[in-house]
Amino acid sequence: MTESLACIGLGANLGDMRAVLAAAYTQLQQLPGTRHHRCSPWFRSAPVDASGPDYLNAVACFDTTLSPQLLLEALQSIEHRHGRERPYRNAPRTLDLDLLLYGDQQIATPTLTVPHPRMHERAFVLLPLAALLPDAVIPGRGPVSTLMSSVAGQSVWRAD
Ligand code: A4P
Ligand code: MG
Repeated sequence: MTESLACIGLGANLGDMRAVLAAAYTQLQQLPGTRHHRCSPWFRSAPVDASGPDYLNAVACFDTTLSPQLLLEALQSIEHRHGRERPYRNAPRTLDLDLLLYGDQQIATPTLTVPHPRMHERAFVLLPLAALLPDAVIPGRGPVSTLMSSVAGQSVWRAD
């Protein structure tokens, strides 16, 4: 079966964010059909297009034989286990897991857009992604190293 490199954005700005992100990463490592997991350092960031407390964000990558749609469903199941509620758009959340990249694929279905449509303009995604995969390229957008210069004004700092 073909394996693809998947990158997941992890975010939280409610509750015990460190504990939840650590537990979510453990659960990603336990997903069937996934291996070679690694996780970026954790970053704190001011909310973007949202209100509420500062976020804790990270990016995790792994090789997987899961299809993009099955992976999305697995991510939503992990979010649900951590009490994720959706009262309104961009509401504060106990856990957000976004499928950022799936190999070099570009996907547009009613339930899934890959690359994640806003990742290229967000320092809280690009900084952890660059820490993990400095040579990453966002299909249709360009190298992460180039995109980083356009988000230099956003407040993101290492949380360790
Ligand atoms: N969906 C489509 N494509 C994807 C994808 N690549 N990954 C659909 C995940 N989901 C995808 O998502 C809504 C629907 O998007 C899903 O049903 C799925 O079918 P959601 O998780 O219910 O809602 P959301 O997280 O509010 O939406 P989204 O689009 O992920 O929000 P954003 O744009 O990612 O914004 N500021 C800081 N500092 N840090 C953050 O982490 N996060 C957001 C969320 C806003 N501001 C932030 C942060
Ligand atoms: Mg989301």
